[in-house]
Amino acid sequence: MKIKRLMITCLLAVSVLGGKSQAQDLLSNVYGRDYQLLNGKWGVIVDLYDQGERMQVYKNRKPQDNKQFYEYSFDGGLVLNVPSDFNSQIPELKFYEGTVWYGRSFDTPKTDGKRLFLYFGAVSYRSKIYLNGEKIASHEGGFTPFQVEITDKVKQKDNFLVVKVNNTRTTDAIPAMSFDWWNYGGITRDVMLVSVPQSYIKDHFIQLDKVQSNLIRAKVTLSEAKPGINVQVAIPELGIRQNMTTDANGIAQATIKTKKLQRWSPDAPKLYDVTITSESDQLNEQIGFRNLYVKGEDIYLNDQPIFLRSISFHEEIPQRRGRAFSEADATMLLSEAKELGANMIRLAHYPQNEYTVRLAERMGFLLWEEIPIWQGIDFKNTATREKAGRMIKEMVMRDKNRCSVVFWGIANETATSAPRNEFLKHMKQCCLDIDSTRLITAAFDLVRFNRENRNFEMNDSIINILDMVAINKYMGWYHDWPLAPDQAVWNVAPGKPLFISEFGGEALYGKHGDAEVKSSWSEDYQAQLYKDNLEMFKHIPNLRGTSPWILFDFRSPFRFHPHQGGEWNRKGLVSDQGQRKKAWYIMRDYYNQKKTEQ
Ligand code: GCB
Repeated sequence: MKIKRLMITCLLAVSVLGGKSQAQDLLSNVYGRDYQLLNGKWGVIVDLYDQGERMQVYKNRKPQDNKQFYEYSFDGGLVLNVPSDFNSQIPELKFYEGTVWYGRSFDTPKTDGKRLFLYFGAVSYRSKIYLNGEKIASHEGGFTPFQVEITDKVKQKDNFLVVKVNNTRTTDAIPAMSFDWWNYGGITRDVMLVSVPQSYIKDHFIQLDKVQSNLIRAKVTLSEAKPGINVQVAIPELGIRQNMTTDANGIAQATIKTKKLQRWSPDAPKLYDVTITSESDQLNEQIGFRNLYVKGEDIYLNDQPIFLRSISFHEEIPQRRGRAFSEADATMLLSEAKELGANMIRLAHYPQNEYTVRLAERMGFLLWEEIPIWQGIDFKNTATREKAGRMIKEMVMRDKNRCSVVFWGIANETATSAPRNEFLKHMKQCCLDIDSTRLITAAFDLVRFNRENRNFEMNDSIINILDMVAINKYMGWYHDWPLAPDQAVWNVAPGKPLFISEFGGEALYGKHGDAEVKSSWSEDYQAQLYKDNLEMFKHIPNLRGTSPWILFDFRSPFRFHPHQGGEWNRKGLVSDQGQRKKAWYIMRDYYNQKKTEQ
């Protein structure tokens, strides 16, 4: 009995540790490496009844004699594009939630003794990876990258790669059973075959000190945990050539003094070419440098208090009714945000693809990134907590060198409870384990109007662990006004910066009607709601930014109104066809005014 228990304990430990190392072993700046894309057409099998494992679909067997047969084949069947979600590619898959098997063959280039990794930008939601019939990895989480080394498993010709993808919602998942966006499944981001030298630069973290404008902090981790290896960080434009040597863990660190640095900002998003060289590897990056800290109720960017003119969008191209995944998609989404006068994007509600993050940085957007800890998470479940920890680490690992990222968001709309508090503390710690410099925030929806003292208030002690408190508040939509907007005074999180992370209401583009009647679903009602909310914002003393919900109408099975076109959330300032609603102009004017006030 004891032995059995011991064996179970060991097995659990292995799977948890395996999961942990998965979150930590990510090549930094994968797009700066030598890689071959495995994008394109993949054969697929839609496995509604989940029979593929039993039938060993991953072996891709073909009859060898006239007595054999297999009841599956990747050849001659459905073909889907990678990257892209499966729901938007074939009408029959619109609402599909379940298993889809993807398969394709590939050859490897001559690798000259290099190591090879398969890198997945994202697979939604669960995946198992099989190479040449053997299972080599699994991953859970639809919005963060993962990788697996295949150096010893790959052949030069005719490899067959199979990915089992499953997007079934479950109570222990993140997000869980229901959420207000489309549950797109599939291989939704780039698949890459990355080659690196035997001993390679595994990770780097290079950025300006939080406060001091003449100190760059650099940390480089090599794949080999060996002391005394020479590493150099060079920033030619600044005349920097910093030599370092690794410690016993293969880590080299330095604090580099610089004088003539031009700091990155939304108005001047300057990036520098940075080259990291070890004895056997070299990696090029573009990095921006800026200072970021909170003092009292203010957020300081480069020593100036800043007002965050933010906007959110889902990782979706509404016209295509599918996931966004390319540089062109990122350009479309971000250009509209630029036109609005935004200087920040709250990337809702999950880490979006690297094209978006990198382009946003080049265009001068600050970023808030979060994982989908959305309503309904099972905070009591320790497995869910571990999972969320891995997810948030994968996000931080990927984007910690982006100076544009100013907030790690650790939750959206959670109610206070002891397990929730422990969960969120763990989330914060997971961020700090990798990056202790970013501001930590979370969005709450439990601000209430106190009829006695006629203030808006909130009571949730978890805000003490946050650098900025964010509030989703739908005045005029989910909540009726208890008093006139110009009387609506807030007393929420005094002493800390406060950010309105969501507000808004629904309107169908082109629909005009009574500005007083909610159910008119009219642009006029939405416009009036915006005016009222902007009036209320004048009475939030610690308000340091706003983020309307949302830039574009988005698809969501949460909504059922046929007159709105079916499953759509119509809170967009811009319609699914790209037309700007009245409220867009109100928000644009507000942001222009805020910009001139700064
Ligand atoms: C919220 C959620 C967001 C929803 C939005 C809505 O509070 O954070 O994901 O889409 O409300 O439209 O109801």
